Amino acid sequence: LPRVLSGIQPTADSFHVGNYLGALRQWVDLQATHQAFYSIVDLHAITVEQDPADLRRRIRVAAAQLLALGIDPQVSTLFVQSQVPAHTQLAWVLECLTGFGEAGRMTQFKDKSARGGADRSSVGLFTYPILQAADILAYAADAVPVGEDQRQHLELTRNLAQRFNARYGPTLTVPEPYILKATAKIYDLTDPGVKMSKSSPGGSLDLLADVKASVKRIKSAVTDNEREVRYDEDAKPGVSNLLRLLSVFTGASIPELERRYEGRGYGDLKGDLAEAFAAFVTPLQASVAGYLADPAELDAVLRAGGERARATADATVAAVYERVGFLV
Ligand code: AQP
Repeated sequence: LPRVLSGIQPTADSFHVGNYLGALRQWVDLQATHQAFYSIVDLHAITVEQDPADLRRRIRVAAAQLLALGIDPQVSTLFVQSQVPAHTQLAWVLECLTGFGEAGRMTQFKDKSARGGADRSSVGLFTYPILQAADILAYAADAVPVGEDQRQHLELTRNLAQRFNARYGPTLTVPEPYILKATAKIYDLTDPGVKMSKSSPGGSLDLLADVKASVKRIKSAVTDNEREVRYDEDAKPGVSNLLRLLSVFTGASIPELERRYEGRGYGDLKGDLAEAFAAFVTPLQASVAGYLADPAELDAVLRAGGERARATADATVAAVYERVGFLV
């Protein structure tokens, strides 16, 4: 079977629908056709300041959400990044192959460091895309299901794999991005010009948020001054975003939805989305609570996944170290 690897940061108390539509839905689907490695990337989470107790709780909440969404730990390898030392071991080798200017061109670093002031950003935030490359290359992943915001990091990963192979001989698998165009970028409900993000909480739609509060957020989502429910990303970004969400939660295609709302207003569209979202998250939240009720079992599942992940990733590090010229 071809392999996939993807990761998600435990940096908030809930995943949002951007994470779900951009990545996690694909994670679940790909289990049927791929050998899947899915990681809660806690090492990435400390590139910005984290409270230890929050981080520990959020790792478990992340695991519970992944299980509740349908990641099957018997089928896929579900693990916590910090429990697999191979990621940082491989990252160092890749850092030594990365140009300083090349790393400096990563737009996510520019965005995130601009928020807090570049001088106050950690070196870890700067090198994080290289650690991410190691996450992927350690498992010889053929494909990486992610949202559009990760495309540039994926390109860096491909470049580093090719560079390593050219310098030391064929060793690393060059991965392909797996980005589904229709849901690759979900936008903020209060500002449909920017992507929905964990760090702009006012306009995100969170899977574990109080359902009534989410319904309120949907009903006050920013649209436009027209009345027509029509998909047009450039002219009607807010309405198009709502249509994208409703399409996923109801299974109806966008043209079908456009027909359904002909002659009806945005209020109907929002009301139906609120209802569909509530129907999706209500059982999900109950399932997450069930997993969180037994943290020891949750930790055991993750430890077992970590063991399987280590077996694969350690083999890559051994091959890489041998190629580089280390004594093995
Ligand atoms: N708005 C989005 N639309 C589609 N996909 C998205 N992803 C994130 N936001 C959107 C995808 O979710 C996966 C996990 O992302 P991550 O853990 O790297 O989270 P992130 O990008 O740090 O999440 P945020 O919410 O964007 O947080 P901050 O505020 O830290 O920037 C990835 O596959 C990502 O593409």
